[in-house]
Amino acid sequence: MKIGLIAAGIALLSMIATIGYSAEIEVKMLNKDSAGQKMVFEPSLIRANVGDTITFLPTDKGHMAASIKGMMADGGKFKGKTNKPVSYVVTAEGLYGIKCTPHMANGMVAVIAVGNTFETEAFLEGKKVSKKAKARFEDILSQL
Ligand SMILES: [Cu+2]
Repeated sequence: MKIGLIAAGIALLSMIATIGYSAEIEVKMLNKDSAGQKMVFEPSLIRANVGDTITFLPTDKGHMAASIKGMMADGGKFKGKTNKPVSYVVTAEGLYGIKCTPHMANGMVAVIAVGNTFETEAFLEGKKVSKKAKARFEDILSQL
């Protein structure tokens, strides 16, 4: 009886290990962060693993989150509504560019980094982004 229970326990544990855990990561959308930066995602560099869910929260009013075309490692896309939370599940390793469309010109962008090796130079190459967004992207990528 006891051995049966232990065997069942081991089977259950190995099942859990196989499935693995997917994390839920929350990102705030703010008018101003603790460092005084205006129109920001916090964090603006989001470290994640394949299968994780990233949720952008409308902590301050007037923001939304959307994928940037040509900047999604898994080729996916999403577009949230202003003042509503929106979630995205990352399905491939690499970099993902995220924007708040109304504040893109103010540099309101974020990067989701999945995995350990990134091609940071190719990420911005040939992409049309505002001056402030480019500066913030460069700042974020320099932290990788
Ligand atoms: Cu915004």
